[in-house]
Amino acid sequence: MKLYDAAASGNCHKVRMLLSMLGIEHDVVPINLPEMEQKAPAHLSLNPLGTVPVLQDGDVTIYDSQAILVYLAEKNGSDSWLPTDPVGRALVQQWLSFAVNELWNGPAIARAKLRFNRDVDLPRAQALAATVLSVMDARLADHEWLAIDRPTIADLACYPYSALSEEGEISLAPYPALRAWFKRVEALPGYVGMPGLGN
Ligand SMILES: N[C@@H](CCC(=O)N[C@@H](CS)C(=O)NCC(=O)O)C(=O)O
Repeated sequence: MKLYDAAASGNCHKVRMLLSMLGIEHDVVPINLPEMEQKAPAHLSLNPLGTVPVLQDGDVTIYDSQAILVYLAEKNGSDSWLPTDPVGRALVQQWLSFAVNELWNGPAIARAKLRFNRDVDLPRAQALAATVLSVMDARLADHEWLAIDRPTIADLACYPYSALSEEGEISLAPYPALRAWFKRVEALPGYVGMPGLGN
């Protein structure tokens, strides 16, 4: 298996965490985003959107971090990371969608401006982030994990960009339940950190 990866990418980090937690051997192919390697023909032939992460498993190629998490969880052969019952499956999907839309457009976009100078509307992203983090904090005030009563790929999908919020100058001080959940994610067996996150 090969992961096309960028070290500073929270989307790639979701996949790095699950590969490690599942103990799946793989090669990492670094893609240099500042050098625009993701838009070179070789990478576009894997992912026409020109983004990372991309996972290659034999003749299977998958892009989008959420899709990769689903693939790895299913391939692992048990429902430990992705429940099979209708309610559990739908609740996981709800948070996967939240990761792509709300978390991306809020804290991730604010970070992209302040860390990578992306041309985005910072005040709008920071305002959205406050709403998004409040929603997570309220959910986690009386639930240990986001989707169901055990960790799933929903937690891995939502962790990086919420935990990296301060790189987008969004304070995490008002969200104690969220901060307690970061610690629970970071204590999962096989957890790996990245600059700005965990250990
Ligand atoms: N929805 C996609 C988003 C992928 C994405 O935008 N990745 C960023 C890195 S976090 C990227 O490759 N940016 C480079 C670019 O857009 O040129 C996912 O979850 O994988």
